[in-house]
Amino acid sequence: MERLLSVAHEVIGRCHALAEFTEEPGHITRTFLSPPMRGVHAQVRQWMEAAGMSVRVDAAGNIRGVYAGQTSARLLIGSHLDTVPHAGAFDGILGVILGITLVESLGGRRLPFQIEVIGFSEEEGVKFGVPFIGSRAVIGDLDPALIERISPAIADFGLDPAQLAEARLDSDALGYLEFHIEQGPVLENLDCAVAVVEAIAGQSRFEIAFRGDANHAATPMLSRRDALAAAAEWISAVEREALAAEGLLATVGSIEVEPGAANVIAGVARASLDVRHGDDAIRAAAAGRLLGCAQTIAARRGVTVASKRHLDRPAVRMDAALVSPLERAVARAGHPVHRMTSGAGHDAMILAPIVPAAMLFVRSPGGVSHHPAETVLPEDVTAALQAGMSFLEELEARHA
Ligand code: HGY
Ligand code: MN
Ligand code: MN
Repeated sequence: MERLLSVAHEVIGRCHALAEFTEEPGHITRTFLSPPMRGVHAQVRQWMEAAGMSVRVDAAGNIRGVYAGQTSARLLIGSHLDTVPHAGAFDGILGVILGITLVESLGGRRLPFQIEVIGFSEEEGVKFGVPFIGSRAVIGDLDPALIERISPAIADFGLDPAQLAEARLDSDALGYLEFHIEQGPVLENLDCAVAVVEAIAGQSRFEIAFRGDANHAATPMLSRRDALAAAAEWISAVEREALAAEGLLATVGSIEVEPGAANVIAGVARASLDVRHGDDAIRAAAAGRLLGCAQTIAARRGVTVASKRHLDRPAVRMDAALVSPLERAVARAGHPVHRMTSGAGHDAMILAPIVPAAMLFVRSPGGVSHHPAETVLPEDVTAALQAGMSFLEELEARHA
């Protein structure tokens, strides 16, 4: 236990070490294949190779370490290495480091299956408004229009977009396991270290562009077609709608204004919209209402509005054949077994239709995430490590 706690401290130290690779000094910001991802790859590669893995970076920028096993069957363990702007050090990163640490814990012992640890290049959707680019490449789900948009970033990083097809899984995957911080207060309120995820809520994301007329700030109020004022009215309506519907989460987290000056009426206001609900039909209906509401407000104000959908992912269930052993592993590690639904999206929701998937959440102190104050407790990381090792042992016995 003492030894595992010191390993947990090392895991946390590694997450902090990767946080040093950032686009903005003083903050943790690392978007899809931006220059600091090179430093992350160099460091992760070193840890993976030291643990006995063969490492490659695929054309989507995912770093992948394979630990050989006695057969070609393969267990995938992964999460993402990109971040939101001004992030914490653990969202995504913790899952990659825990995967490497579990392989290290084998001390060279071979299992009846291989383990591939994947650090996905893009999950947050910051750079292109489209999330899950890394995991979508791994399941071969990138459409031609998206490939065209992301290709320059791939080439700038020194990778070859023409090789994207080689990012696809090339082996029988027996499962995908993702460790992730909870990003909410549930485990803290229950005083639980970890939870087994049973489902991940669906998400829709849109870009909404209001277009009016840019003009001088001296223009009389009634002669204006102000794109930003229209967007502001709509944002308030989005919040009202979400407050009125049980379980609905709607977020306008970003807005860009053109031309963007104090003495110029905004000609364009481009906003993001993220809609989530555990029930796909309710999410779809809510998204429709919110887009309709933008049309109504725009028409009344004499501006136009256009929307582009960047994401529409249904809720997914984790695979019972992996959830049950994960629950048993948590119990054997001496922790209460709690099941929960994830409101946040994860690479596991992309892998799940192709590969049996399971997730283990680690308590987020204060429920804080997507924020520099995001953290984890060493005792909780120890619990995740114990459960992970026990999970591997059960899979080893099953596949022996
Ligand atoms: O936005 C999400 O749900 C995740 O944090 N990427
Ligand atoms: Mn995130
Ligand atoms: Mn994440």
